[in-house]
Amino acid sequence: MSIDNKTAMQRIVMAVDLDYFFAQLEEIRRPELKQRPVVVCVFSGRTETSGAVSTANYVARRLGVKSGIPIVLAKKVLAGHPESVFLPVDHPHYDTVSERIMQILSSISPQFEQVSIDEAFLDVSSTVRGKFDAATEIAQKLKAEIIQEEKLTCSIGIGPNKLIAKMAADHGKPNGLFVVPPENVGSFLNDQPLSKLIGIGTKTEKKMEDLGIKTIHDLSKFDTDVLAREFGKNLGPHFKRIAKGIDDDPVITRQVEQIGRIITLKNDASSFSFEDEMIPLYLDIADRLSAQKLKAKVMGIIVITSQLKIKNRANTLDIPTDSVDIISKTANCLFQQFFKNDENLQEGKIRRAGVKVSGLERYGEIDEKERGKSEAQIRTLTDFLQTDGSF
Ligand code: DCP
Ligand code: CA
Ligand code: CA
Repeated sequence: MSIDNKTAMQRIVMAVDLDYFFAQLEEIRRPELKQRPVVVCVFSGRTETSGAVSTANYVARRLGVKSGIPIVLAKKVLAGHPESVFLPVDHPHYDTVSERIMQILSSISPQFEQVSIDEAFLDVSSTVRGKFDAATEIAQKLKAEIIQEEKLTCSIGIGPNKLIAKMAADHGKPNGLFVVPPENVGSFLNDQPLSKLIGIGTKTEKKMEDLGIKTIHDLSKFDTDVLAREFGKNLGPHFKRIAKGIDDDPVITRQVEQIGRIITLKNDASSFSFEDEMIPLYLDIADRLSAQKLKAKVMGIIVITSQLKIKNRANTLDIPTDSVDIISKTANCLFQQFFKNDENLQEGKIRRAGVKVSGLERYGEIDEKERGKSEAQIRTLTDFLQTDGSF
């Protein structure tokens, strides 16, 4: 396949959004909550009920509870439902699960952009060679994997760009998988109200209504000059473009800076008695490196004492690696050195231990840089290698 053919390949973007995220995590911790209205709250602390609703499960939503409303109002709405539960947000827990899920998602495609705690875009165009059927299969597997690993449901939308993918994910909620190939973009958009168009807020919607624009279809046909006059010379035409489903915004890949995992030890330790417990972590880190085609130059360990003090130790290697052997040898050595130094144990025994690697480099990066090739060309070369096994 020539580079020209590659460039012309159909773009396929996947949007993944976790369903009623914070509330679903609370249900997973306490499955007996599943049938009851669950409201996750940001208590401001001024009075017992001051603050706002962060999110709610679908049982509570059906009764009228929404993100952002005052807790007092949610209590009123659910007054006839004494089985309702109001829980405080537990950000450390949500962050940990989010991070694990983002690791799964980022292993699907190197073109991965996390946009919030529970949401990411993946550009899978080259992975599936422009085929929507293959992208749909990947999405099904991804949903199954997230359920298996975390018991969580998510909604996935697939489309020719980020805008359509995100709208497709919203459309399929909850636990959805909705695919909009390019030929269906027009009908997909035209069937939805203006309020569903990403990027149109309530104020804009109201102003558009006053201009006689009631649907996405109306907007796509509206006079560009009038839109520019009413909403500004950039924003006006932009609204018209998105109403036609046009969006060239790329999936921006931010280089991951470090990969790490930490566990709570079976027993608090005052010597390196937990070598066996670290093996699954070493294997996982090596897997994640190779899944993302990365090698690491800096090997580090983290220990957290029973007094919750965090200590880090690291070693820099001569050559970057993704080898589980080298990762485990280096980390084990760091742990042994750590316990040799009595000062390190003055703040109590070790409760949690982990490993993290940084100084990450993508395979072949140095070679390609030297040859001055663009990122797109590097991918073409990598793809070529994968299919043919050699240059
Ligand atoms: N969130 C918040 N306050 C808001 C909106 C959201 O604290 N006003 C938090 C709680 C959500 C999480 O962010 O669980 C993700 O936001 P989403 O907008 O994706 O909403 P949910 O995941 O809760 O629901 P949905 O299933 O509709 O995606
Ligand atoms: Ca969500
Ligand atoms: Ca979200």
